[in-house]
Amino acid sequence: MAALIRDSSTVKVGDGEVTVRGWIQDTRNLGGISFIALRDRYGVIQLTLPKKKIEPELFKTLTTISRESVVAVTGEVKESNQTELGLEIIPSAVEVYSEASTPLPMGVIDKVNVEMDTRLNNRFMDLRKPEIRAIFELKSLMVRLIVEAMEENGFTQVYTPKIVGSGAEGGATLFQIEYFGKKAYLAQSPQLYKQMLMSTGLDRVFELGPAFRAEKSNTNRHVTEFISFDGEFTWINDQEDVMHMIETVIDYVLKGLKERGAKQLEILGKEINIQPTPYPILKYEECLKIVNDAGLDLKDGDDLGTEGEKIIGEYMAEKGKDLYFIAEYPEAEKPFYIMEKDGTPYSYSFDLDYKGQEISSGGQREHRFDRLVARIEKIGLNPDDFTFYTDAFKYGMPPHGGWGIGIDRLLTKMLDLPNVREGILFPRDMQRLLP
Ligand code: AMO
Repeated sequence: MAALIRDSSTVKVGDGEVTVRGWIQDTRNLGGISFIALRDRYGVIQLTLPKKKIEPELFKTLTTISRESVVAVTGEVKESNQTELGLEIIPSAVEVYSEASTPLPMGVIDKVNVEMDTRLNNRFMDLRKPEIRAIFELKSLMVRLIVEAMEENGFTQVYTPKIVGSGAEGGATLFQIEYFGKKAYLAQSPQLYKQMLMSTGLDRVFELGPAFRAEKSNTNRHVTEFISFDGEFTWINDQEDVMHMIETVIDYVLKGLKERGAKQLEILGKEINIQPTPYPILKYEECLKIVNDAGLDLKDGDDLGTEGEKIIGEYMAEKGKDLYFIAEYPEAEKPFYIMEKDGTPYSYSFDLDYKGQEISSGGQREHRFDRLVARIEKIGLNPDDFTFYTDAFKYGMPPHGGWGIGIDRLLTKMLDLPNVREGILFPRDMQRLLP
């Protein structure tokens, strides 16, 4: 019978003979006796080999096989007070499925610091560490919680195209591709499509899907492919309705992770801080003053920038707040689909920042056809290139708003990981296309 190591409830003393399968993590040869740590997803079990009691061929195979080889070992389960599981296995047979080459490109249990590049180049090996896998188990749980929260609030999950005919978030970060003799692009966001749906009666939608940005900046928070969690809904009164919806969802996700991800959080040695809702809302103008008081020299209309965001992060941390909105950015800084705040140079837009880093943008959209076309023109784009989108505004479009959250950033901020790449299995950036 094959058994997973899992815990002592799966393989127990009294089971008699069992077969366990996994990776040879470590071998200690002490002359008359050898110990092998066999690892699977759930943990490590000890194989104990008293030389005199083990058939010589079997002893040789097991004690000389390279680390990280994959084997099935059959043997008797014995009680042991020397191991964490309280048991050990005395092998009677082995089947070698796959022998690992030596030397290993990096260790799994060695306590040496391996560069992130080496780890990412050998991600298959890196992911053998429970604390690395825990990050992705939490990410999987995060997505499940997002879906639960959105369904609870009446949203429908949708899928919009990732091969598109025009960009939504500015030309600078568009990836162009060849599409049967025509120019096409990889979608930077589902923005235009989720808005078009607002004219249909599918009036609360969300999407979890890849977004592509030709980011030329090599930072710890930018990648060229990330997972965007977008929400869009109608009949809003103002952008505060959108902010409240986001915080409802994030609050559900944080609480769910704390509760249902407790095991993984313990492996990582992390705790999740649940900040009570509502999250504070700072106005852009207020933030400008805070960052300039802290020594920056930004003019009204300037982007707060990474440095500015960091300063606001520190300012809010002193007030015990990790999560806060920065609202009403200058309209000139924001894309054409955002609604202007008439009579001011600002707009009904916001970012949600988490520990000094933007994790989401959103706002109220311009739903009035003429105003939308005027904004497209004002930004220097040709409205004729966007009729596929603006047509949906021509025949009855309700007021609406929404947001996009980069879930890789949300995860890395939540777990205080130093780089967004830590939260992506196989990250893509300017330098990295493989693995
Ligand atoms: P924005 O361009 O601000 O807004 O993107 C939304 C969120 O996506 C994440 N993000 C990234 N994550 C990793 N690497 C990148 N290069 C990267 N670029 C963006 C961030 C960011 O806050 N359509 C709007 C959203 C909306 O208004 O609904 C949009 O895409 O977490």
